[in-house]
Amino acid sequence: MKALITGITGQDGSYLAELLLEKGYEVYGVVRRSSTETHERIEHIRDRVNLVQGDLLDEISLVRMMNDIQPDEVYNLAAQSFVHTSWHQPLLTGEFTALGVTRVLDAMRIACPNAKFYQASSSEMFGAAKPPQNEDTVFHPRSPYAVAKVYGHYITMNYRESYKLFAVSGVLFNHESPRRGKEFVTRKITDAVARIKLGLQNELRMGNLDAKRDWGFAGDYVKAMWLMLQQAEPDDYVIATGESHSVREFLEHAFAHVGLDWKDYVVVDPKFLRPAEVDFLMGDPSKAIKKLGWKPEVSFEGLVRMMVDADMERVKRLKA
Ligand code: NDP
Ligand code: GDR
Repeated sequence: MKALITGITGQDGSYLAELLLEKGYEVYGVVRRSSTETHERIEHIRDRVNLVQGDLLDEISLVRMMNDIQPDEVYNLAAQSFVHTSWHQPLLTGEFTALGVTRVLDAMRIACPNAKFYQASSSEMFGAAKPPQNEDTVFHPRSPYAVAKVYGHYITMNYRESYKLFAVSGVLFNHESPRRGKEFVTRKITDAVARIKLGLQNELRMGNLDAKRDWGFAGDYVKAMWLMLQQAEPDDYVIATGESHSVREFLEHAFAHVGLDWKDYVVVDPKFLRPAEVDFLMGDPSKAIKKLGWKPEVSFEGLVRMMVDADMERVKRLKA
């Protein structure tokens, strides 16, 4: 089996590539041309994956690679994925995160219409909708990113209905790991906890501490992506833990894990507030549990510990 992953250099791409390699897939990953050749998250599997140059802005590059590779499965994980940036770069976010999906789908339609397609949809599409959110909840996106993801979601459904492509969307709630980008709130906290504990930083500036998220472990969530493509019929699924915690709770647990009190270090800075906030996300993964036989393995507390421990180790190495 051959799989093509857009966004292989990102958090999810790296875990998915590992999973597919374990399953015996030939793995191809799309990378953007850059002046630096480092792909930190996939360095450890670099000699086992095939990297191909392409960009979600350039449909010709996508058609060419799909023609050459003839993948059995295509996972579209590439996106401008940071919500805060989407207010500063709304057009670019739309190009990558919305129209980019059409470019990948259309390249598939032209070059390998029998391949199966996975689209990385997001709980951000629910935005202001009341929790718990499931597959029937009406979207109310609250950022240019979320609006772009709604487009990606519906164009995936439209290609499924128009061209009979096996195209599915996974509506994934927040998932984190030691490989999470440092601009996202969980990793920003665990990196700061390690730096504060080891004497390299003395405060942490944060935005809205009341926001609540349903946080799971990325390693668990990529298994759900794969499972969706192994079903007899294409369908969309919500993937979540069913539990929600505030940013404040994440802070409490993360600082307490190294014996510190978060209140001694955290400063609220309006710079990190968003023009429109998503207050409360909590997913209902019943359909995925029942139909895919999927369930999350790592708890909220386990996730916080895993991320703090990994950052402690990394910062210690940096200091040595
Ligand atoms: P990351 O931000 O870690 O990774 C994004 C990836 O997209 C990177 O590999 C990046 O490449 C690539 N990329 C960005 N723009 C382009 C482009 N124009 N052409 C080709 N590649 C591009 O995201 P995650 O791994 O966390 O998320 C994966 C997907 O899942 C994203 O679509 C995200 O929006 C979605 N999602 C994520 C959730 C989460 O909690 N993590 C939850 C729900 C949905 P480069 O390394 O060159 O920047
Ligand atoms: P989110 O993730 O916007 O949910 O999108 P992020 O970790 O950026 O924010 C979560 C919540 O924390 C609040 N917050 C802060 N956020 C950041 N980044 N920095 C801060 O200092 C801070 N202080 C408080 C935010 O306001 C927000 O409420 C992530 C991304 O991975 C998307 O790509 C994905 O689709 C969704 O999760 C599901």
